[in-house]
Amino acid sequence: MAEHLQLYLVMGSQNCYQDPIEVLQKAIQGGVTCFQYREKGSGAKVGSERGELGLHFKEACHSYGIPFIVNDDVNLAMELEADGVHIGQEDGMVQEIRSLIGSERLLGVSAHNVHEAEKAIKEGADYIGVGPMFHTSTKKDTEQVRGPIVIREIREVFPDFPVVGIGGISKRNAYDVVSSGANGVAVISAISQAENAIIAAQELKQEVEYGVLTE
Ligand code: TZP
Ligand code: MG
Repeated sequence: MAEHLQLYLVMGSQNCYQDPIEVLQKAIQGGVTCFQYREKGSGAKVGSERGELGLHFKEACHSYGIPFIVNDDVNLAMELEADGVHIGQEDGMVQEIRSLIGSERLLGVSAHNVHEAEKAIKEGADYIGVGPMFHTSTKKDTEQVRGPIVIREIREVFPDFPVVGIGGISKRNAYDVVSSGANGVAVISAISQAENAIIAAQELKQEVEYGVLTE
């Protein structure tokens, strides 16, 4: 799992200025290692359109051999035969979601501190997403920013558990997140709103690789 977390793109059509499928394809060509379908917020697709876009995203992921994860919605994940689900603290009990998706699918859980991380790990998460690392305008209801220090705190307790940082991450600060102990970075706007998603992904990937070396 940890290798998949190196450069994790989270995205829905509402995040994109260009064709979402093309953005994803370019992002993967540039080095994205995991994708989360997060069709959420104003402008997001609903109903059958939401499912159809998800299928196209899944096909793109699988044609390049990267995992396709669905945000929040277990039913959608099962319908699309996704590789996993990602849930927040408010999206239900980890054990319950695990029993719905089975042991083969990946389960990611958002955590904001050591306590939430510990709980998610004990309850059976495959990885945790920790944030917001920095200020973000993409998600409105985030907890307070505490920065990469939270990754360090979690690493002290769980030296080997797969952890990805999220929130306000760009090529200018990705290094700080990874050198603090994260296996990688998760981004929305840094790739989905870049003029060139290939270059954006390549530049982020470089910072992640540099951060891993100096951790
Ligand atoms: N969870 C915590 S911050 C965030 C999510 C989904 C938004 C990340 O978006 P960006 O554009 O990478 O700051
Ligand atoms: Mg959620």
